[in-house]
Amino acid sequence: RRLVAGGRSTLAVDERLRGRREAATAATPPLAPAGGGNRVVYDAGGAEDLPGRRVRDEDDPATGDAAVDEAHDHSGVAWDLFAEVFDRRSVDGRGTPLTVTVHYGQDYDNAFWDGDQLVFGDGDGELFDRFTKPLDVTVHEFTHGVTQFSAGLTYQGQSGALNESVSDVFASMAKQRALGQDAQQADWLIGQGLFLPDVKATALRSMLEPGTAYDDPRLGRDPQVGSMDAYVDTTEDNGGVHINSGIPNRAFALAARGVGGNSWERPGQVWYAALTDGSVTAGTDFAGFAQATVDAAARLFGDDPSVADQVRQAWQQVGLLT
Ligand code: ASN
Ligand code: ZN
Repeated sequence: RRLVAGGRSTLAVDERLRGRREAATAATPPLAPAGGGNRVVYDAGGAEDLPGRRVRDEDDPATGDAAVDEAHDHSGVAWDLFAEVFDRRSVDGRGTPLTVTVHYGQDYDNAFWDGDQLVFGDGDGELFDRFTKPLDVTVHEFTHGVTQFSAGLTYQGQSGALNESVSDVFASMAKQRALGQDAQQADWLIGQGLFLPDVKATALRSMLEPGTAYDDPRLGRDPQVGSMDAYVDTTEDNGGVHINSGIPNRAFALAARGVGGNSWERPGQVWYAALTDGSVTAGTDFAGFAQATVDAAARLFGDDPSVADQVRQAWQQVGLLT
């Protein structure tokens, strides 16, 4: 029930299905154009059988079911971010159709990528609203697909926290791009609007100020950390992947603010390159990822050393790359 940091039931599902992760796939020529996508939304009708009943194809009009239509719209935002900004079609870069299931389970307080598709619960209606509601939650889950088909970061320990962070990084970029906000204007919150109004929570996570997103007697306090000296060693949640992801999350927010401009431009290109160019692999740890982003920044923006410099300084502020 307390699924904000990765819940028990979902983690069980997750671990079973994430075992089916495929090896990292090299970039191949696109099969589908940008700006369109190939989304297919299914309705699980409150059951937990996937994918459920097919209810909305890419070119179909809105259905009137909020979860179906939000899932369609927000997965389109994810599709377009990767296609238009990073020249990547769908999760695999080859335009593979995207399967999205809504109305999964009863009072289900989570959303996830199961290794093959996106899945969204309706929330319990007391603490959590629909998981389709915030666009960044959908982009977060979509990005788990992208990571699976690129770096393949193992969902355990530091590589798992990086997998989580990468999902937040691209989710935040998508939100900022949709709102037309640069790195300074952005609130850096993930999952704003997911909690119902009387919950003492602004969001699921804060990338800029990890640990400050919520504090409610029913939820507890946001457990995220934002620096290596607070790194949490635990066996829960695959080694604290949703807690320690605050460290690389904050590094990205600081890097983007240091570089300036839009997060999805230069900082986004740096993180995307590191994720997809082979320099980050399944077992990469925080230090390895940090170095990969500094190297990518130097390579991509050789004419402006301040980019790599800001990226390095951001990692130093969270206690990496001494
Ligand atoms: N919503 C969670 C996530 O994508 C699902 C999980 O892993 N427990 O990280
Ligand atoms: Zn995640």
